[in-house]
Amino acid sequence: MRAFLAMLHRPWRKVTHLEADAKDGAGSVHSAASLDSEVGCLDRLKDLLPTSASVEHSCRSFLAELRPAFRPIASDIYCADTGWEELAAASLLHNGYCVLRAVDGGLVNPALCKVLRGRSASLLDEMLARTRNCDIDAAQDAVHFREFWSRSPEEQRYDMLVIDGALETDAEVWHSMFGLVDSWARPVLLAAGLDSKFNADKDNSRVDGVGCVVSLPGSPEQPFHVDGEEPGMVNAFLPLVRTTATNGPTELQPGSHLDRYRRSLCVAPELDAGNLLLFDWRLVHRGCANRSGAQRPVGYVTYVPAGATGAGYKNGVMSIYDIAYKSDEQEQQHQNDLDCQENCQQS
Ligand SMILES: O=C(O)CCC(=O)C(=O)O
Repeated sequence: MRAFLAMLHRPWRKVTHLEADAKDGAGSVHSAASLDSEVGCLDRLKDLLPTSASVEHSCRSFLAELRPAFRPIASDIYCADTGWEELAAASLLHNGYCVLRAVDGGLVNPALCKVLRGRSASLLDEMLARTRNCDIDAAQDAVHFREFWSRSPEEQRYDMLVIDGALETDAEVWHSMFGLVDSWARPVLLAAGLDSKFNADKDNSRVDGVGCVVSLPGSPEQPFHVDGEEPGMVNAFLPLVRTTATNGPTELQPGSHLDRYRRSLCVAPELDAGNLLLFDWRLVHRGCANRSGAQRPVGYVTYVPAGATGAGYKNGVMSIYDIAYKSDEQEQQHQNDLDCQENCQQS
């Protein structure tokens, strides 16, 4: 393995020390610059060996072994404690995430969480009906609309925009969610020094999106991923039901926002409805499988510095509201026509 790594490193002279360090047992005392070079080197590995994912994986594990393990600091913050904003900010900056809890229950009250649960379920019904309308099977295919999104086919985990996307009648309740999440998240962003690009005239200039991710019963775990590469972008997740190992919490790799290849134990905090999970977009994370019999809805607010791309992958994507919507009766008629065509072809 070492000889192989040395061969890969040869074109990039700065990292040829790797083999020597490993041989003399000083493998874990790498400078930040040399670690960066090694990571850069590995990032080019895919181009060199496009079919060799397992070799790449072995190399990454090998390099991870050379790094000191990540040491997390306290991440569970009780918002009644003095200085909770600073404690939360310290965890967000160091661990890449923090959990905000109330002493009893959630920060967002259970009654509102219950209303939001109902609204997220009806919005999902509406979105699924609309996708069926344009002959997309959202259970099988990835759906890519500005307001309704799934990352991959058969994911059964749907990301819905709720401001600029929700049913008109529900706008007020989603605005309430935004207001409450923002009232807890923003002091943490301020304490973390992530407010420098706040625009005084336009208070919400940092807010990129307000939405809800619903994983359906049976939805599988996601692959580990990051949401973006730029620093300063933060997700605030508000579970609308209690999230446990059964219905699929969000799993995070602490410290990976600063060094993706550093060893650290993944965590999947269990949250009460109304608690908040704040995490850096660069943090490696995934939604876990929903093995329960009920939907797992999580409201969210995403914060990005003014001028940052944000969820740029959604730019220019078609709006689901631009697609003509047929009523149930029209849909039934359309289905009858299709069945009729099929029968005619068979006979
Ligand atoms: O569902 C979750 O807990 C996380 C979802 C997520 O990370 C995503 O869809 O990007």
